[in-house]
Amino acid sequence: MSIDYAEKIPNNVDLAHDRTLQRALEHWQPHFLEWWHEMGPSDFEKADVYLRTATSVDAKGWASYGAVKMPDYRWGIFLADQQPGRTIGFGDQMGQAVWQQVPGEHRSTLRRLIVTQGDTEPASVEQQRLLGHLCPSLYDLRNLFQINVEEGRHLWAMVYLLHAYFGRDGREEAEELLERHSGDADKPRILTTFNEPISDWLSLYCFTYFTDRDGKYQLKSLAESAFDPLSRTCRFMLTEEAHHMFVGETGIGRVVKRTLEVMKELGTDEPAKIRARGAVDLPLLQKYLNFWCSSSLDLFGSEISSNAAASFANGLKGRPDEAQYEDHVLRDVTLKLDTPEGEQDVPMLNALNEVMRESYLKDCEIGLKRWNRAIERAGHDFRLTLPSSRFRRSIGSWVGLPVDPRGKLLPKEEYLRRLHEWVPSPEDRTFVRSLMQRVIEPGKMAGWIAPPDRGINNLPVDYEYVHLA
Ligand code: BYC
Repeated sequence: MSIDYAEKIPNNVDLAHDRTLQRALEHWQPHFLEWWHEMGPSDFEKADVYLRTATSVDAKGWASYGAVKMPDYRWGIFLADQQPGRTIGFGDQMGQAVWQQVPGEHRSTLRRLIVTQGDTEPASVEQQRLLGHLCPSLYDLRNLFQINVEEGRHLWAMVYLLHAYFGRDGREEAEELLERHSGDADKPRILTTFNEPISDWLSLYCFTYFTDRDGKYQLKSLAESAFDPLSRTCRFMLTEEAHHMFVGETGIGRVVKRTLEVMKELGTDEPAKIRARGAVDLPLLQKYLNFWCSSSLDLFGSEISSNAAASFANGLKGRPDEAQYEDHVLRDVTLKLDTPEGEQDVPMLNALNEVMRESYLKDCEIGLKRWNRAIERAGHDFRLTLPSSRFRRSIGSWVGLPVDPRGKLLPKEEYLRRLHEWVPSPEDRTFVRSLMQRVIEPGKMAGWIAPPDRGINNLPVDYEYVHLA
């Protein structure tokens, strides 16, 4: 079904034929806009931003580009097309028809999964609210706003499911998604990473590299769900998500490139001299990678999880790209897990969070290989690495243990004394903050980051991607 833009809420779910649902969502819409006004990008409501807007759910040519004021962005409800005859691809009901409605016995678990997913979307917009003031270029500013409006749309995606399939509880949850706020002492966002401040662009690139990649993995596993409307929603969200990770990967790549240029100019790799020249030394970048990677690793939940086992067995949440596996039931398999108490044989169903975390870490390596190649080509020995999945954990069996980024257990005092060798110290953050001087002349870049290889949608890098009012 094509997207109907004549409607107050653009959609491809034939909203006009369900008056009750349409009214309920039209009632929620002004609350969303109020939230955007108060918690979305501050002070840029009048700017014209070169944004893409979804025009169909086809993977090819699905968006059109043009100058839009963000509050006028057409947030809507877009589900990937239904696959006729789709059956459940994993768990104890494997092979049965997928569900078009929520089975009563899975209602609260599905609602929890959808609310948790939905909560991250506005949370990220809140975290990034002030970044526009410190942008390194108009190109980057536009990318930030593109991500922000799409995270807003992902909130719509989850709110649609809550309204359409969960009755009054769903409507209440949809309201609460606008009432919790990132970092709020009384009503924080649900998952830890989404309460961390993002007050500089280095953090933004790390967040979009690591945390949006968790989004990719979680959305892929929900796209396998037996609850078909959830699967279809997540499939289209993944199309939008790719750009967010692109911003992270190229953003960090451009920081590395610029640092290497400065190292060459100065003929040194001494951090103090690189900093004095206004660039990010590689050990400092490593600390930011350690911080955001370890925080994002928590987003997979505990290594041993009865929630994960039940969600899989019941067909609610699969593994990313479930079809690549041979065994889709996993009743007779175990996995050896390293725990602080030693190696343990755990039923595979209970270890699925860890399985997903491991494949996520492999995916995270791809960018590192690329950045390290650039460092190697420039003739330096330094290599960026990912921290061990035991480092700085707030969830699961390694929670709170004094483990270094290589995974080695240390005496507590040594760990505390050395922590800022591995994650940014207050001084590191102050320095990075000092680099964040806003650059808004078309084509110009801040001194700590190289220009991108190309612009957006075949436009030149010096195109005026944001016209500030
Ligand atoms: N922080 O058995 P456990 C994205 C809770 S990112 C706080 O260990 P489970 C995006 C857990 O809720 C993707 N609490 O784990 C990216 C549970 O609480 P209850 C977001 C946590 O349930 C960038 C308890 O601990 N999507 O889209 O197997 C920008 C025990 O749970 C955390 C999803 O997460 C944590 N880190 O798995 C914008 C998908 N971890 O229920 C967007 C939906 C666990 O006992 N969510 N807990 O009170 C899920 O699939 C699961 O809820 C989780 C946790 C994977 C998060």
